[in-house]
Amino acid sequence: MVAYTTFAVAITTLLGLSSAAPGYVKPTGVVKRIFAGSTTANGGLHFEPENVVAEIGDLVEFHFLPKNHTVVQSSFDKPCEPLADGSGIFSGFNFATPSGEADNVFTFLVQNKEPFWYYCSQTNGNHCQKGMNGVINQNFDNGKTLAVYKANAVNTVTVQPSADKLASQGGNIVPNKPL
Ligand SMILES: [Cu+2]
Repeated sequence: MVAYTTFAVAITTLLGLSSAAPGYVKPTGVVKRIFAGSTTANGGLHFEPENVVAEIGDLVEFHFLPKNHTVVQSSFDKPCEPLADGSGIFSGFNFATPSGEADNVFTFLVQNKEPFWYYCSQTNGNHCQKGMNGVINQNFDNGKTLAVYKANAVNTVTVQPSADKLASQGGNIVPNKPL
């Protein structure tokens, strides 16, 4: 019994140290692919699927279809604006493609189970206002739904996360490997 208790404490300490390391989550090996753009839905101004459930450590992989889309993290309360504290994820305008999928994808590991709201910051055609936005791990109990986000987005003005249109943050730009 004494030995077991000591072992349990040691394990707890180890877990505590691991979770304290900033930005570290253990990859699950699961990949959640989301397409920025669509060949069918909403005139192409669409993330597909736009409402995703993911576990901590899942890899989110954005594939970009025509024409020139981005992914920018926002809050629920301020659609089409980056997180006010500057900590949000964004892809930059690095994935323009005239047809098919862009050569690169944008990836990041899911860090927690909090809702992750995001939008496309392309202002040529007002993508966010027209419904090009989405959520990972929506909380289905609190009324903060993607439908409400979309309704609130209609009358906003899109804000870019950086003056540098190519700047990205919080993820990786890697080659788009065929399945
Ligand atoms: Cu877009």
